[in-house]
Amino acid sequence: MREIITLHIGQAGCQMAPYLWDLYYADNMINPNGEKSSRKVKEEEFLESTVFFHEFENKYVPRSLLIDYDPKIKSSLNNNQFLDLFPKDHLIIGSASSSNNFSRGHYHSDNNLVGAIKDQIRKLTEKCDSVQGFQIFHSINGGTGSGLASMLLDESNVFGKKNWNTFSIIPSETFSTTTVEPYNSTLALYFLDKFSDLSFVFDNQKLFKICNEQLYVENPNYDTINQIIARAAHSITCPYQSNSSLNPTKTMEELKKSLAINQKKYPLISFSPLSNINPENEIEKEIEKEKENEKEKEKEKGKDISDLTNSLFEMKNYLKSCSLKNEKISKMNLYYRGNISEKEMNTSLELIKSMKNLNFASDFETFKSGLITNSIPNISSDIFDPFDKCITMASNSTSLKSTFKNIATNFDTLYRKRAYVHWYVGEGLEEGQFSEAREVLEQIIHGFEN
Ligand SMILES: Nc1nc2c(ncn2[C@@H]2O[C@H](COP(=O)(O)OP(=O)(O)OP(=O)(O)O)[C@@H](O)[C@H]2O)c(=O)[nH]1
Ligand SMILES: [Mg+2]
Repeated sequence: MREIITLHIGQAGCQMAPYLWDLYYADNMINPNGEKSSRKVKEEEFLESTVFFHEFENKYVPRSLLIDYDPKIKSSLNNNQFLDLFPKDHLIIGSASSSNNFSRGHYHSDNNLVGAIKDQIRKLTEKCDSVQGFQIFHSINGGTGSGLASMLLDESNVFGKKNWNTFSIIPSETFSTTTVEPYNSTLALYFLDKFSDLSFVFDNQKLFKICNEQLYVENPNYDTINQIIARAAHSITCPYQSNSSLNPTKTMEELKKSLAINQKKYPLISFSPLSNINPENEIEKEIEKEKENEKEKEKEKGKDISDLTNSLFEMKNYLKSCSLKNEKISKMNLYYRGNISEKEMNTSLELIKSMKNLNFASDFETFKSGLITNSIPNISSDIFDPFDKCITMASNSTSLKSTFKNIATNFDTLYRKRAYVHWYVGEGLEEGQFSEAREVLEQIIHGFEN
């Protein structure tokens, strides 16, 4: 078995966990109490649950750690009884946050706590037959998610040569929660660039926009946007546990090969459907109802799948604000899930190939597409109107160049004045690391040029 260990780090990382694990639980027919359901997984079977779960006291528990230096995380996770699913030692919590300081998260003063984190990772690794890799969920904008995740990546060889993928919240274009975000993210990108195999990136501003304008969620919060991230991350990672012969990326290594190109390893994710019926608009509701009826009729002709496919290429469905227009696409994976036939998947792929406005790079080889026909898990807290099929696209293109340029510009504005640098140096960072990280960011930007 090729197991995967998932690390949720810092507030964002830990808060992204509940919904993601709900989806993994549902896929594996594990009840919320950790027991296997007597219901069988239908259609093409999933593998034994051991990719993401291991047995502990006769229950299936996540092969995963929740780590935050801030004790407040416990109360925010306690709200949904999610914590009960994790054995006590899978939860490693400190006594104070890293105060939005990468350096504090990276060079943490409590050696016992840092030792406990590494120890637990090692123990989880030892419980595996043959661990293939780690996936980190975090934000690189604060202190712990950026600093601690970077430290673990830096020392990743201690855990053997494995794949490391990250699902990372990175700075949004015009919205931030702290002035020093450009420092934290640039310093963290230095380590992602060196040690991660793939980093899927999201920005909160875009996710909130989707909640407001497409899903019509009233007062969206982190919990809401985390559900979108979880859906996308689930689609891309659940093939690791699928037996389906129609599955392009069964391992982390295969996923890496299918999406990364040297330093260009920041895939953009697009997800469809991301459209609910606007509850405030009765007329629209009626129109939507009509549309639904139409859709039912058109389903057999494959129109439904065309709608889903088309919307994947609309900017509004990207989980990071950017555009694919005029950008060169080098790699593209498509994950089909739910009530979709192989024929419909092929129709959708043909449609993509015929899209005139897509610009494929000269080294573009082929699409990787996968289909899992098991029904989509329905989760009670879902913000989505019910859907029985979805498509997730992960693409490697030049489109994220402007995102990284934006981080660089904001970094330069601060660093020119050496603003706040003493905070970082005071916690153990050498000043030279700022310019080294900035150089690496420049290389990342260059990497997007072709
Ligand atoms: N998507 C998402 N973003 C979050 C969440 N919580 C915080 N953030 C964002 O993450 C960034 C701050 O990172 P946090 O994860 O809160 O920080 P941390 O890693 O806990 O680090 P410290 O609090 O400094 O110790 C900001 O950009 C927040 O907007 C969450 O649950 N989901
Ligand atoms: Mg925090």
